[in-house]
Amino acid sequence: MKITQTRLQLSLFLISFLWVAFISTPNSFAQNPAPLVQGIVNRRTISLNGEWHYIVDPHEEGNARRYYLNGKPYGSRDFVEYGFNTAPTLRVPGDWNFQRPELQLYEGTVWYQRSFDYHVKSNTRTFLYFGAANYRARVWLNEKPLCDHEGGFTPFNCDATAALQDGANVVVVSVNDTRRPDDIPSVRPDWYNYGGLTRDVLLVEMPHEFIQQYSVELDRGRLNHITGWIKTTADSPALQKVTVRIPELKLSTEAIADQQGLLRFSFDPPKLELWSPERPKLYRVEIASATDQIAEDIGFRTIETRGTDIFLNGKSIFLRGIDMHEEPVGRAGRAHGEDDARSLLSFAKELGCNFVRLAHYPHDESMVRMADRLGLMVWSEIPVYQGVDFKNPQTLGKAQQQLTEEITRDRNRAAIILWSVSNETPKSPERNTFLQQLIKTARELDPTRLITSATNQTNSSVPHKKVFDDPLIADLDVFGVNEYIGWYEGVPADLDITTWATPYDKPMIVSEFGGEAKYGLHGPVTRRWTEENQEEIYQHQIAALRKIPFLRGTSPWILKDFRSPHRNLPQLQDGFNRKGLISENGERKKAFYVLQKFYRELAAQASSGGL
Ligand code: GCB
Repeated sequence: MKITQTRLQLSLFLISFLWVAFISTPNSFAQNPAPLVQGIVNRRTISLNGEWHYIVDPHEEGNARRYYLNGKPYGSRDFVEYGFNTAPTLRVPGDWNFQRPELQLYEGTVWYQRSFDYHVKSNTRTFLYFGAANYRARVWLNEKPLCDHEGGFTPFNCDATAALQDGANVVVVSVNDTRRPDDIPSVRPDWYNYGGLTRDVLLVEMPHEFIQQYSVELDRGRLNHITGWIKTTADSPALQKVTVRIPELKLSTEAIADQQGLLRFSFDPPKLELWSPERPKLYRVEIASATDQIAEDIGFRTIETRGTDIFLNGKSIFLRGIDMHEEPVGRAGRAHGEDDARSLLSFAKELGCNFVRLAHYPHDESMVRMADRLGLMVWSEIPVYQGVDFKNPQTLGKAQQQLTEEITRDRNRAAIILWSVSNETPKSPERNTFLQQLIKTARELDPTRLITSATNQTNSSVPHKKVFDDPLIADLDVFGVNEYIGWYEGVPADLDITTWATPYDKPMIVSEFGGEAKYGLHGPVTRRWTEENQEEIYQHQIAALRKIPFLRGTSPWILKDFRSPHRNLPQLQDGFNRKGLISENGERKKAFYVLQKFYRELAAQASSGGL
């Protein structure tokens, strides 16, 4: 017994010794990213976008050779066999794949480095912010490890205050986009794995005690009761005094701390113009504490379901949508920034949409902010996409983290009405438990928006009868259904005789349908890959959709042809999934006009009091 105890003590000592040794090496990461600062676009920031030096590291040498020390090969220091300062550069934000031909198909680690001058300010906390780094990132500032992050489509910020120097500074980031089966997404997404620092990199200057997160919205189901909460970094009650103002409504109030340390407030505006696709009204909301202030443009709307109906601001709506990936028109690579957002969403407007499904991961923040301004309702999704390791608790942790970062970033965007927790996941008890946990997290973080998922699990035991009975639907507010009758399944005419049923009394969105066509390729309607064949699929789909009583929205797959390593038919696909209604260069295919006609008709009915 005594011996066992001594052994135990010895092992504990060893473990602590090894742990201390581990965390005190320069490459160890004691910190995860700091809690996310909200409303970055309205903060004082210094852009670190631009040219960054890079080193490609296919053999993962960089850690052992300590690239993060930014060594000088010709200096007096240790012998080094790398050098950033004479290395070529990549533009940030941007994926590496389409900036250098030799990196087009590269998946692995790339090290980024840039230097910048900074003037250290008193009473300021400075964060290094990354809009997204796909997929794993490790950040060093002036040779000190700052933080690491996993997940390719959500932002993170590291507290850089202690590591920043007055004058010259050097930041080194290693980004790795190797696909792994226990990641989110898993290994076979039907989209291009763009690696790198794909969104903005900024320094964000905050006062020492600051307003970290806030939520301002209409209470569920009430059209004139604004409620909200604020979280500050301050502990003392004096610093926690926060006022909230909406000048245009002549409203001002003080937020009061509750037991969880959240500052809560509410308003009953006498006359509030609600946000809607027809009039996407945004109000300037100002939040101020003794040390910090932030102003945001926020829209107010409610979103609810009853039976098979969806209600926006208490009125029944039909979602006229389109799916989109985050790829720009007329340029290779990942989309980012306002111009790309405006260009993509303008096509949705031209189609007559009031809704977009941003597939299959959170898009750049500028996209949802643009949707707020243009009046497009949004389905926002995390990449829990086919092939996920549902039995793995760590994989669940990754999905939870991405969901939390997505909701934290976007919770004040009126445009977002739906959080989607997954796309096309096969039925199993483990899948159900996994997704139920995500749904629970989403509801806890955001009790007002609707929860959805795109399912493709049907009971099709009777020919031409689709029964949507996936047990997951029980936990959702709205269910999405992906179906490809006329493309992967049967012929377009099958749609004319297909019937649709569900045991659930919930609204359904057909969240994907379509078929591929190469822009400019014409021929008989029966010939695959022609514009006429895609047009035919859309015509039969639309006729079929009109007959589904519990259908409350459609978002076909997809706005634009997009790159996918799965699509290797020469001369037709050439590496692109061709289900777009427009080509990668923005040329409209025939089916574009079929959908446009349908949506114009629905819009006219809606404005005359129908749908
Ligand atoms: C789907 C997926 C989507 C694919 C699409 C297709 O069901 O959700 O990511 O790209 O089908 O084209 O096969």
